[in-house]
Amino acid sequence: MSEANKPYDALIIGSGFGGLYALHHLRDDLGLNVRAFDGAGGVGGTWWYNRYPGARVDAPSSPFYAYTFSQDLVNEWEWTETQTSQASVLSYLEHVADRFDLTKDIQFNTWITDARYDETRQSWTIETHTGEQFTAQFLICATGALFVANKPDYPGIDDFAGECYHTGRWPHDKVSFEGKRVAVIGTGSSGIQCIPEIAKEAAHVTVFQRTAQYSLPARNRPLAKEELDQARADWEQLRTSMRYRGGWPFKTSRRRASEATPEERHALYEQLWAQGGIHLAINSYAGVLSKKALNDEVSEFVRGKIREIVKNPETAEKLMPSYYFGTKRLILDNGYFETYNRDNVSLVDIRQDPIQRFTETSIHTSSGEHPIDMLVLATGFDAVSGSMLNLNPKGRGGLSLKEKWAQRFDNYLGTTIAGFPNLFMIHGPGAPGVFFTMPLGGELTTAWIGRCIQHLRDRNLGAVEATEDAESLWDREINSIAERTLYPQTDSWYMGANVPGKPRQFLGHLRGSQYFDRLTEVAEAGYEGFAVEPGRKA
Ligand code: NA7
Repeated sequence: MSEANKPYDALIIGSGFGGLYALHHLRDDLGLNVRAFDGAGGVGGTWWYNRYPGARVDAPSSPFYAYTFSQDLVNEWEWTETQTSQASVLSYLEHVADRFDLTKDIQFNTWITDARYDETRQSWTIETHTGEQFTAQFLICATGALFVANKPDYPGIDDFAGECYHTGRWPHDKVSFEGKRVAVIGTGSSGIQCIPEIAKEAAHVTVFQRTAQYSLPARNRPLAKEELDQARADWEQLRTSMRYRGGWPFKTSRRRASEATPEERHALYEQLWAQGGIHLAINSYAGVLSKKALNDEVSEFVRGKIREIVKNPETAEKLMPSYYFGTKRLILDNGYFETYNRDNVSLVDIRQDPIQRFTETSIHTSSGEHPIDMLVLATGFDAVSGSMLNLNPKGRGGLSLKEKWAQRFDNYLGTTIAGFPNLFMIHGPGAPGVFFTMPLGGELTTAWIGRCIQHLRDRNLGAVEATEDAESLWDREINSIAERTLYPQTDSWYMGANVPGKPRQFLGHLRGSQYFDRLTEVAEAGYEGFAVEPGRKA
């Protein structure tokens, strides 16, 4: 029997952290017949694509940005730095794929061009770019929160004749910057991570900045053997802590800002900055991301740090962020602001001096021409919803996801969509996704999906589908959490505001621990908010 004609229980799209674990859990723990697909030539998902120089996890990560389900895996993998590099995460995922014998069930270099639900057979059929078809009762979309590249459409950009790379689609062969004049557009995590690295080699780097950012020192350092051993010894407890502490392994602060004097608060900010900037957000005072006055104080502290680091006052002023601290993705850097003290780096604030057009050899802004040899687009992604829309599954009655999500990314629990029975998303809009440690979040979500599948199979049920009422209530539930914070007040990719024309909507669940409790409650209430159908074959 060809692979395409085999009867599958579940098909998985994607082999990043989410897809790999889904394959392992559904196949090895639940005994399902599963096949996975990936357009890339190997496992890794976002870590397969984002190979730009300086790429690292944007959180203090090792050994926590990793799977938690296997103590043996934890014991055998040697993390070496506190802020894990892309190469290290990718090697780890390759190791996981080998160790759990996952690769044999993944079809690489395979793009899924169509996915359709058949109401009569209660199953999904997907088609690949080579025309092969596969059918299964369940479709698991582990398509990635940061997959579809966001590319600017400046006049003439396609006329640029030099090398051009998007950070999210970085070539596998080494890119040489030597002797080149490089333009970098974008100062999110990717831009801020790669600019210092490119500047070490290039003749000149010109950064085109649309929004100045609060970037914090990562303080990356080698991970001591004792730290890793301790984490291994305490792993079960750490895993539980992460589950109940919003994905973090350490306790976050409940300190009250009102109980400290401004001088005491400033002293604490200094201490946390020295420790690693991320602690300013999670370990300073409760409410940094919800109380304006406190947020203003932390914002001003970071602006002060930028003024201290950047020697040229004019450049420093251009680098002053003005949105609420932490309401865009927090960035951890390794010498970003220091890079502007180099002679070969210059900054263009494109709000003051807009890009007008490209030529074969240059970028024209209002103030003049910038001749360049290479263009690096660090312009981010159509985040969270983009990869699902790219897949554009067709649900009940042939309704496409593009039609369903034209105005709003309606979903239930961030994993299911009314009108799309038996389809599950890992890290979809409405899930904690990027607001939680993603590998663990994926494991917990997959465990819930597996439990739901088992529930159906034990009862000979053919289909499960979120109701529209449940979607509306869910929308209100997650937005009421977001509205208690400052996040919705900033134009960010969390709000869909980075992609022209994208509906404005908060794209996540901010309380990961509460979210996973909700998943359990829903399951224990007999899959509240879902309609089920008896299996037609039963
Ligand atoms: P981000 O965080 O979306 O950053 C993209 C950057 O590109 C950001 O500075 C954007 O400015 C800028 N941008 C986007 N479109 C344009 C155009 N048209 N012109 C000029 N500048 C533009 O993506 P990253 O890849 O850095 O990071 C994504 C996540 O990956 C990150 O949060 C980590 O979780 C890992 P803006 O701020 O929108 O004004």
